[in-house]
Amino acid sequence: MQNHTSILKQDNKTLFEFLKLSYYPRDCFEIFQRSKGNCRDGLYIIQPKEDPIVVSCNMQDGGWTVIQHVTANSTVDFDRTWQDYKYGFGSVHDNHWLGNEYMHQLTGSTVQYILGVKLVDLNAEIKWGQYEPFLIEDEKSQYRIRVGLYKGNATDALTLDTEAYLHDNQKFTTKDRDNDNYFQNCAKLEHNGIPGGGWWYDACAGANLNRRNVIYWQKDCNKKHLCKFAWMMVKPIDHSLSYATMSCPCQKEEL
Ligand SMILES: [Ca+2]
Repeated sequence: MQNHTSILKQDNKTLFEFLKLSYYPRDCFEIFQRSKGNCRDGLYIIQPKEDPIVVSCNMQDGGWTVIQHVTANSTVDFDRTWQDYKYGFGSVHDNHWLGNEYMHQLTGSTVQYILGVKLVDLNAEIKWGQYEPFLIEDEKSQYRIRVGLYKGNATDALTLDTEAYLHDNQKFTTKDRDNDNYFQNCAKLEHNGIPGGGWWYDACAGANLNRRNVIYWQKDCNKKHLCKFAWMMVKPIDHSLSYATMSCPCQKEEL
């Protein structure tokens, strides 16, 4: 029979394990860092604020949390309501929108974030762009987008636009909530029979990754230069953020 001291030690260890596992990492970058880069791409549970959510993590590019993914001519419909865009839709392991509320929870804290945009054309050529910092404001501010300095080999389609459509600082617009600067609702305008979908429209777009039949990113992706895939993803700016090393207990293989 065990004495009291060893039982207490065991209980403390159990309590310690419980406390350690009773919260989830705040994003994919935390998982990436804790595993010292050994976690694989896949689905993980994170907890940016109160709600734990399942997200797709791009680990091979360094611990990015995917907030949007589209394949050209996706069967996932991006012509959705404000409420759908708020909490997300689609399959998180495939074409999806993570949700404006979760994007806000991820990027609206004291930790500053980078937005990464990855575009793949029909010849499998990859273009990359990133904005630092990147912030989605809260619902009261209509999930307004804020992007900072740009770098990458893709066009800076959110802040520099030859057609004078500026996406930076725009509120989000959906088919049932018109916050754009056009006399009609940009989300309802059709392109080859498919509405534009929710986006941070100006009047209207120099880029729109939710136009699912023709992924649009100025000269990099359009109806003359078709793209096959696009991703939007985020990770914190401070790469010196350090987390204790641990394994990846939170991966959801079967989701
Ligand atoms: Ca309008």
